Amino acid sequence: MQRSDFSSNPPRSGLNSVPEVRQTADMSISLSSIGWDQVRADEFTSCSDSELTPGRVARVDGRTVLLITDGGTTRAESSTEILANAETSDELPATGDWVGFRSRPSHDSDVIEVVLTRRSQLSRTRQVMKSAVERQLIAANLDVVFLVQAANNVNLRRLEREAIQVAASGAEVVIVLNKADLCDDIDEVLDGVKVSAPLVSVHVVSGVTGDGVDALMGYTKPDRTVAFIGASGVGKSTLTNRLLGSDVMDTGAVREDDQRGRHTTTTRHLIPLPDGGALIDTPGVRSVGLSDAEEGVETVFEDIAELALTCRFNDCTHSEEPGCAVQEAIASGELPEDRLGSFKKLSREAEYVQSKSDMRLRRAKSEVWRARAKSYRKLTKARDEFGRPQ
Ligand SMILES: Nc1nc2c(ncn2[C@@H]2O[C@H](COP(=O)(O)OP(=O)(O)OP(=O)(O)O)[C@@H](O)[C@H]2O)c(=O)[nH]1
Ligand SMILES: [Mg+2]
Ligand SMILES: [Zn+2]
Repeated sequence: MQRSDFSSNPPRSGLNSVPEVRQTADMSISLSSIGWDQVRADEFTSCSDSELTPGRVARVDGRTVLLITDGGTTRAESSTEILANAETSDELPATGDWVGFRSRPSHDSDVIEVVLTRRSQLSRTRQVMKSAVERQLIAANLDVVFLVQAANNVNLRRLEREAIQVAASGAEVVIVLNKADLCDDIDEVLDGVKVSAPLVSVHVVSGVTGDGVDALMGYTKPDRTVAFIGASGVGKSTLTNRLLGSDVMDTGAVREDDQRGRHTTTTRHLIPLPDGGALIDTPGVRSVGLSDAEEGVETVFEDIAELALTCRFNDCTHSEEPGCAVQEAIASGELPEDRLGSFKKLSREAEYVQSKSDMRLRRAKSEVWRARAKSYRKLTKARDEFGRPQ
């Protein structure tokens, strides 16, 4: 593998992004060491012809993706059929996806013809206009997601929101409090985190000293994919490099005045781990909006969900109803009041986003049509009638 394939500097966009040597041979990469198994192999055999080769998306660079294959990497783009049939943009190949592609040695890139069933997918929503939200796929086929925050600058509201979104994705949530070396009272921070996400494992680490990183290592296995998510500057890439045992990702200092990061990582990267398994480093995002996350709300607020079972009314809103077990727990000091506030706010948001999903579908459909038209224009411009590049 050439370092440049997985390093944090993505190639320039468009056709320029195709490296000079498209197929990089490296016999040390095997798909079975990053999660390829019998179930995936069976699905692959059943939905593809003998000319397709399996691969995994390591990175999306605009129109093309970098694929890891048995023994090397290659560039590929989605077939026009995949572009046309995708109901929403999050059905297009994303980082972490398993795909079947057809080799086209005479073209600039190979072509992805099938995307295998995802076992989990992590999305977020972004408010794009006052009344519209846009769903964005962060990555597919994740087993464990490390939610990273800086221990000296914890934001519990954000943590709840992110934990909900990951719980809804189908992956296991693990909270990582990084920069322990900069935190004076870690016990106080931990108490707050444990109230906000009572069922989630929490690890205190330092990417700089290496303390606690072994515990994160314990989550990696040849059949697993782990990912780091969290705000810019919390140390996702620093921890990535620790787990990889080498400086593959660039890291960048935070701003002195407000501790914010400078968005050093700009693309999601899937990188094979030295002892098997894969790791995905992601760019820090300003906020994580909920998307299809009603189930996640129940997981993260299981303490409230459990209390609610004993409220007198089934549809109790835990406001002023008589016999409300949640209000009783607040009165007795068992449940912090602001936890109920967060629960209500985030449940409303999850429902609101669900109700917007029709609009989302319609919009995403038009996105696909735009992409289709664009790729058609490209095809007709760049190739002769036999599909050969000119
Ligand atoms: N003191 C201390 N600094 C850390 C630790 N982990 C990371 N840093 C520093 O925090 C800064 C940001 O780290 P990055 O790893 O680039 O953060 P990131 O989360 O990848 O940020 P984006 O790529 O912008 O999303 C760098 O200067 C790191 O050296 C830590 O445990 N302790
Ligand atoms: Mg980074
Ligand atoms: Zn109630």
